[in-house]
Amino acid sequence: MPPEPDPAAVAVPAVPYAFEMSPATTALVIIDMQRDFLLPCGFGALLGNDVTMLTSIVEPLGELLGAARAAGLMVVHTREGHRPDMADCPPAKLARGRLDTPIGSPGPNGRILIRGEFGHDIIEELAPADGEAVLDKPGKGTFYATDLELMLRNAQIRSLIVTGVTTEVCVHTTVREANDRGFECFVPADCVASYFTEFHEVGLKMIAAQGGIFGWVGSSLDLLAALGAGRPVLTTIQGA
Ligand code: TIU
Repeated sequence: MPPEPDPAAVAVPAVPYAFEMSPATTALVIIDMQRDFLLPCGFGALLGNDVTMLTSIVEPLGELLGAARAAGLMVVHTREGHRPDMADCPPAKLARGRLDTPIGSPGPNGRILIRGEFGHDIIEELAPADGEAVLDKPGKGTFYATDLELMLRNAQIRSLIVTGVTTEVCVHTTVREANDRGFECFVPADCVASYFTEFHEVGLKMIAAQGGIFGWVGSSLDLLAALGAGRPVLTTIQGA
């Protein structure tokens, strides 16, 4: 049976059509905004990536986080990484890439992608507030091997605003996982990022294609307006 119409619902401009959400049943999910992916001497940079591709979203995402908090949305932060003994790191993941500095090896920010290390934690600008959930995930998706689904169902969440890094890896995997579980996902294009412009753009197109096969793509400015934290702005959605 379809859910009852919600009088508190707002419509956010999006591709392929307006995204309807209610603050009471919507969670903001911030994926893997960790030092290991964002700092110039982190894991992402050691892989040869240009981290400025990712740091560009810190400011708009910070504004969205502030508006979500003010509107009373559930906020969930995630961190990709592993136990210090790495018992939860699949050997295939560890071996992948034949890296000189694999997961678990020492780096300038501590052991790479290991829980408790400086590099594994979330950047100060987006630090979780008291009471906000922080989920440690061993995989790319946020539903795999975490208690996210149980937490969302217990809180009667129906819609997710999915943000963070990287667009085509952890964000995409999470949107796909959420979609198959019946959650409706809105992805603000200016609050997700990739080390690769092409993957970012096509990743967003893939979400909204075919009538919104995985979800909706829009802008944080329109979300801010819908949450009562800004004025409606006509925007062009890059890559959608
Ligand atoms: N968080 C996330 O996307 N993890 C990755 O490993 N992403 C890459 O793009 N490498």
